[in-house]
Amino acid sequence: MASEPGFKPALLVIDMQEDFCPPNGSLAVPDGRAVIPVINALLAAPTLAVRIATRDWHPADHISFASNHAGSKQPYVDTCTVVNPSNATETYETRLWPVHCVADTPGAQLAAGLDPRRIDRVLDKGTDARVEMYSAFYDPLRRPRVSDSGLADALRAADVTHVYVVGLAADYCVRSTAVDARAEGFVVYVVNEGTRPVDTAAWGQCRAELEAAGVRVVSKDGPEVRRLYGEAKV
Ligand code: VGL
Ligand code: ZN
Repeated sequence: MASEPGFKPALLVIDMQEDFCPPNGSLAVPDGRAVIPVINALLAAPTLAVRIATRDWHPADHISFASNHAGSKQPYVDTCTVVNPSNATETYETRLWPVHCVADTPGAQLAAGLDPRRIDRVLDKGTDARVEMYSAFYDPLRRPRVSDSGLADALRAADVTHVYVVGLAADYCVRSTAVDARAEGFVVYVVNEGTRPVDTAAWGQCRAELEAAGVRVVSKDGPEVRRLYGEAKV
């Protein structure tokens, strides 16, 4: 297919893993499994230059697991403070979760039914026990940065211009990845039908915050996605 000048799209499939999918995932996102056919259709889009899947890939002692904290911390309810291991003055509060996506366990595998044939690369994140890392690019610490996946450099090396983000969960890893992709200078779309939030009631607010950060939340049937199939230009 003739490529359209100025349009080199990448698809980021975020954390489409068994632990995030009902009915058995330990951190099941409501209706999370429903996005798999939508993502498979996107993976087949002929103009995509890059198709990357990420996995949340935690050690058993990861800081985000409520059970790793003293004082009977409650998953979904309590938070903990993450401290930059190289700089005790830089901290952030993060939500605690049930044990999920422990490296090499069945729950950490890519979700059954996700089409692996067209995935160019699988990128693991959240591998450092000391920090929470929602974004596929880096953790939120900056002085200095603790983990950088190299994704921004990889996308730039491939001359990517537009980044389409799907997967789970919309209000955590999809959101952080999309915001960081925008800050890295890409045109960024979250495909609404290709993602689901943990907090369904707060998705409207989260969506507004994404738009305020310069990320567009678009429909799978809209012109931005049709463009991936070489159809409508926008
Ligand atoms: C995620 C909570 C904890 C996500 C990862 O992939 O959105 N959410 N770890
Ligand atoms: Zn996680």
